[in-house]
Amino acid sequence: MNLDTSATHEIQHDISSIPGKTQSAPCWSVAEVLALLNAPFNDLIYRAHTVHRQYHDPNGVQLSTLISVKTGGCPEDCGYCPQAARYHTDVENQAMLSVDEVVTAAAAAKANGATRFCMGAAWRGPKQRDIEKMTEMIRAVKSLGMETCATLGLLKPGQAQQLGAAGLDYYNHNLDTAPEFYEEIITTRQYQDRLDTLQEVRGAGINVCCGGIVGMGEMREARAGLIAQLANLEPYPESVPINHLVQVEGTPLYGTAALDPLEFVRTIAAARITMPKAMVRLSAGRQEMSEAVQALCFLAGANSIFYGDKLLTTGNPETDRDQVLMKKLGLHALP
Ligand code: SAM
Ligand code: DTB
Ligand code: SF4
Repeated sequence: MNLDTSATHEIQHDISSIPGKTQSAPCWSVAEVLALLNAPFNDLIYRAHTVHRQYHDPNGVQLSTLISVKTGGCPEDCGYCPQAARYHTDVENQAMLSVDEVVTAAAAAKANGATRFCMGAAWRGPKQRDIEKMTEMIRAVKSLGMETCATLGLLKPGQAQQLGAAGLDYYNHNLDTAPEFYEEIITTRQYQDRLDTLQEVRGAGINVCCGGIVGMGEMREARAGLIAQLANLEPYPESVPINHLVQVEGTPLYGTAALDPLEFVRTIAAARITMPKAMVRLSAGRQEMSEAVQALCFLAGANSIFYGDKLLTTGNPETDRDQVLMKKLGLHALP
């Protein structure tokens, strides 16, 4: 297998001199995060797990179920994404789902044990009529007693307020990667556009869910750059999804050299150390990941997963399989 050689980077032997940070002094330099990623694996995981125990139930996992409310045909050029109209993938375009369809799916997710329902749409950003339909969906899902999350792309001023007024608990919008690597992956929207949307979300009092993707051919430095960007948001996100690239045939990133799984675990650990109170989500890519690697991710501080046999367009482990894994590891679902 062609593995990312950055796993063989020089090991830094003492990370104890790198201080933890508080919200009043939140700044993590890229060099400090890189030093975490370069540390001996045991030192890194021990530190991450120690932080994890200090702030979280060490055996609790939050379960979110995803649904794609509008699939495919997206005008953007994100190099990883099977839903971009310009790439030829097997994804079939689908018009927006009805409120009834979404509520039925949310009720099934709740019955299966999910506590949060996340609605995703393949848009650059929503139009006003889309916001109106989304607010109906959010109200309906909320009335089932579930937490709500949406990921709809860039938001214009005022749109976040409308979503928040309907009861939206979280908005997911990822930085995806480090600023230096970003243009290799996406050209149709800028890093600053993403930061502006996060500001809109914060301003509306909605919790921020923001993370990125690893395994896109980036160097370890870029993973450090992503984590530093996230950790330095003021305040850092409440929820941090760390996605492993799901390689989809037809997308430009299909065929990228596979990332060493331990690099993924290291990224989770760095997220946990730098954002101690956040929920760190072991997100896309679990279907291709061994149970042992997932267990290491939980040890390193991941405490949230996508639950349900589909992400947006690609597969995720079956719920029965996840229940078996959780039982094996003694993990319980968080309320
Ligand atoms: N269209 C909206 C946007 O891009 O903001 C919302 C949906 S988009 C699919 C949400 C996120 O899914 C992306 O920002 C990216 O981080 C993640 N994602 C998309 N395709 C992926 C893939 N093949 N592997 C891993 N993560 C992926
Ligand atoms: C996030 O960070 N990961 C999720 C969610 N937010 C919307 C999406 C993963 C998508 C994986 C590719 C797909 O299924 O289309
Ligand atoms: Fe469109 Fe979102 Fe996919 Fe980018 S990630 S192509 S914006 S659906």
